[in-house]
Amino acid sequence: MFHLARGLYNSWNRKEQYSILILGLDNAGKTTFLETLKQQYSLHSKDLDKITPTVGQNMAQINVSKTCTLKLWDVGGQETLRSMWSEYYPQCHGIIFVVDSTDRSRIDECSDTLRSVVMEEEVEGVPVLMLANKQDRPDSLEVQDIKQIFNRLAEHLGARDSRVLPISALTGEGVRDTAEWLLVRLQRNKTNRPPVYR
Ligand code: G3D
Repeated sequence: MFHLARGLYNSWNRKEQYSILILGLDNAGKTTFLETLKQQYSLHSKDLDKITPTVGQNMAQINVSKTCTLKLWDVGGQETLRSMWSEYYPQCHGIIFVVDSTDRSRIDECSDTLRSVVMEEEVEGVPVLMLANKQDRPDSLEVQDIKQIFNRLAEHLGARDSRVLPISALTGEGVRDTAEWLLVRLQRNKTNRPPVYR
């Protein structure tokens, strides 16, 4: 009887855990985004002034609801680190691709990089959220302009859920919406990519 009660208790208390990869070119704002998201979910806050370029990986775990946890991996965007991204594909449930909206000279490189990611078989069907970051800067591209650039990838995105959201990782504007958008899509894609139960 005790075992039955404990089993029921454990299954009620088990949380769904989803792994999210945060990708994008170097300097896009990935680390800042992760730190701001952590602060907004009030876990392990860290002083944003002390952020240094990602050389390995940053990981954060946030509780987005009573039953669901997101484990987010910022694996670095320098060209030398991009070859490591594919090692994370088999376990990832969702991808966040951060774009520096002020870096006009590298927008095509961004689009090509994202194309090569979404064409990988190992992430087929995985929801992709593109973040048009640094919207607080007066010189940033409008979200509509970024959408047009990424519309070119539509054929490779296929039937998966995808979206472009404007944010400022620095001010926090729009950051919480990203976790909320993802949560719905991850749960919708559960049969394709089941979560880990903890
Ligand atoms: P990365 O992890 O993708 O390489 P970082 O990028 O998070 O290290 O950010 C790179 C630089 O962009 C940092 O500036 C950071 O403060 C800035 N940044 C990130 N997000 C935003 C944003 O939303 N708005 C503005 N204005 N700046 C942002 P420094 O000067 O430290 O290099």
